[in-house]
Amino acid sequence: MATAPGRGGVAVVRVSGPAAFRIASEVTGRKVDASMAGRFFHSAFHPVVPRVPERPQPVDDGLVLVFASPRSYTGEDVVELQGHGGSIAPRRVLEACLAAGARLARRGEFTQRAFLNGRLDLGMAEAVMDLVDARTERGADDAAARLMGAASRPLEEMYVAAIDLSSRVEHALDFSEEELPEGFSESVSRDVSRLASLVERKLSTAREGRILREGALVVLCGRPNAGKSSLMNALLGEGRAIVSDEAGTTRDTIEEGLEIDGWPVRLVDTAGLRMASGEVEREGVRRAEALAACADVVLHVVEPGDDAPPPLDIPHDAIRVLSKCDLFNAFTQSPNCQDARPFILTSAHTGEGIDALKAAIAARLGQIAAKSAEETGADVTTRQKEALLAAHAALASAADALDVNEWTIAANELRSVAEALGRLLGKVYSDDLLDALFSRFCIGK
Ligand SMILES: Nc1nc2c(ncn2[C@@H]2O[C@H](COP(=O)(O)OP(=O)(O)OP(=O)(O)O)[C@@H](O)[C@H]2O)c(=O)[nH]1
Ligand SMILES: [Mg+2]
Repeated sequence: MATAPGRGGVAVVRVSGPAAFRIASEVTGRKVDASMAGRFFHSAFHPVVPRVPERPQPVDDGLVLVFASPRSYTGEDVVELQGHGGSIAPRRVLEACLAAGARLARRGEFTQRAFLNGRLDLGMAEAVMDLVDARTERGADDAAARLMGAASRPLEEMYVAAIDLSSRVEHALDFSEEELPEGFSESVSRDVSRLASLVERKLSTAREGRILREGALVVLCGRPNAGKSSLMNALLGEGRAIVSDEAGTTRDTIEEGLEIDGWPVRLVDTAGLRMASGEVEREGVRRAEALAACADVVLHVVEPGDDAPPPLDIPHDAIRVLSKCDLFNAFTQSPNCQDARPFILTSAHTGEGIDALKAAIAARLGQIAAKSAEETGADVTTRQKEALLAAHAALASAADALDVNEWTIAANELRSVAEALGRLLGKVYSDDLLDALFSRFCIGK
C-alpha cells in the first residue's frame, strides 16, 4: 500500500517485480505488458478469488499506471493500482494482488530495491526517508535537494578523486624514486590536501543537517527565578512549564518542540543555576549545565537588577535575554553593566520582545547554516559522517607518509580513503547496514 491508511480520496497499491504485469493482468482482467509503459488505463479491479463465486463482483474501479523495467522507481516492472481510499476497498485490491501471487513489501523495500538496482545511491535513499519524515519546510527543502542528487554529486567527485589518487600511488610503487616523473610526489601531495579540504568542508555541513533532521537544541539557562519557565511558555504560546515565585521551581529539564522561522527547534527549560542545596536540585543543575554545553543556542536569562556575574558555566556565545522588562525602566536598572553585549528585552507577561527573541534564535541558526553556505542541500547524516571522518583520518596519514616518501603506507591509506568514500556513497555496503537503514522507512516506500 503506497498511500497512508484511512479515509481519503485515492489509495494506491504498488506492485514491483518480474511478476508485476501478470498480477496486474489478473486483477484487472486485461492484458498488462511493457508496451503500456508510461500509460494509464481505466479498469475495474476484481478479486482474484471471488467472495461469492457465482456472482463475481469487482471490488473497486480506478486507474492503472504501468512502468516497465528499468524505467521505474525500483528499476523493476512496476504497476500502480490507483483505487478509492477508505478502509475496505484498498484492502480488497491489496488482497486481490496477494491472491494473484504478490507478497507484502517489507519496510523500505521499494527504495531498497531501487538502491540495489542502481536507481539511486544511499544518500538519495536516506533523502527519500527524510522527505517523508520532514517536519518543517526547511527540512523538506533540504531532503528534496538531496533527493535530486545535490549532495551526491560532490561526493561522487570526491570518490573519483580518491580512486584516482590511490591508483596513481599504487602504480608508482612499481618504480624507483628516480624513475618517477619530475614533480610526481608534489602533485600527489597537492591532490591529497585538496581532497582533504573537500572532505573537511563536507564535514562542516554535518551540523546543519542534524538541526534539520532532529531540531536545534535551544536551552534556557539562568539563575533561579530569572523567568526561564515563563519565557518557555511565552515562546510556546502555552502554559507548558510550572511558574512560581519560589526559587528552584523547575528541578528537571522540560523539553518541547516548536518551529521558529522554518527551523525545527527542541526548546529546553532547565533548573535555575545556583549552588544548589538538595540532592535533586543539584542533579537538575548538573543536567542544565550539560545541556548548555551541547546546545546549538543557549538563552541566558537574567532578571532586572541582577548584576551578579553569570552563574556557573554559561557559554560565551549565549544569547542574553533580559526578562520581566515590564517591571523596570531600562535607563535606571541595567544588569551586568560591565559586560557590553546587548540584551534582548522581553516580558513573558506582556509578550514584549518574544518575536525579537525568536528572530535572534533564527538568525543564530541561520549563521550555523551559512557556515556551509555554498553547499546548499548538501546534508550529512550520522552514517555519512562516520565515513567522512574515516576518510579524513586516512588522508592525514597518507599526507604524513608522502612527506617521508613512504609510498607503500601512502598507497594503503589512500585505498582506505577510497573505501570510506565508497561506503559513504553506498558503493561498498553490508547487508546489516542496508537492513538497519531501510527498516527505518515506512511500509510502501
Ligand atoms: N512581571 C513579570 N514577572 C515575571 C515575568 N516572567 C516571570 N515572572 C515571574 O517571576 C517568577 C519566576 O518565574 P519562573 O518562570 O518560574 O522563573 P524560573 O527561572 O523558571 O525559576 P526556577 O524554575 O525556579 O529556576 C514568577 O513569579 C513569575 O510570575 C515577566 O515577564 N514579568
Ligand atoms: Mg523554572
